[in-house]
Amino acid sequence: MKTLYALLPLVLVAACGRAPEAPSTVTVADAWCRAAPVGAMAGGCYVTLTASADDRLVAVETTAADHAEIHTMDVTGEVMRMRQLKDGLALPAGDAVSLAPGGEHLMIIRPKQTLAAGETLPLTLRFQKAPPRSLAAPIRTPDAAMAHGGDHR
Ligand SMILES: [Cu+2]
Repeated sequence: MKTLYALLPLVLVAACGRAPEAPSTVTVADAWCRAAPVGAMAGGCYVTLTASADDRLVAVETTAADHAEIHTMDVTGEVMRMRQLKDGLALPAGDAVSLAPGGEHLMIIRPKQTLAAGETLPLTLRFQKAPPRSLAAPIRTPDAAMAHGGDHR
């Protein structure tokens, strides 16, 4: 009898594991948000995303701000401007897509919390195919080497 009970969980796992198709997933790595002074109207968060199948980052949500957007940087002459990616960001299968200072980023609009180094900011990333991913991104002051990448003012 003991043996039967011990085997039961294994049988259930085997049965549930036979899904018709493996859903696509997105691996989320190196998430962080840039520390900002008290009263800052916006902040930037960065992350590296790797999709198992062609996918798209379509939205970002946070309970810690009025809302959040997916942005990119355009350089016009010597002026760097931010632009919202209304259709989101393509995630080709197997490619590590890095959102980093100076390029694509997640824009946190009107934060409700101070973006203080050492704290975390909750983010939910929504994809076209893969299930949404929620994470707590650590807030930190960028390294000197990354500091000239782009400011959010
Ligand atoms: Cu931005």
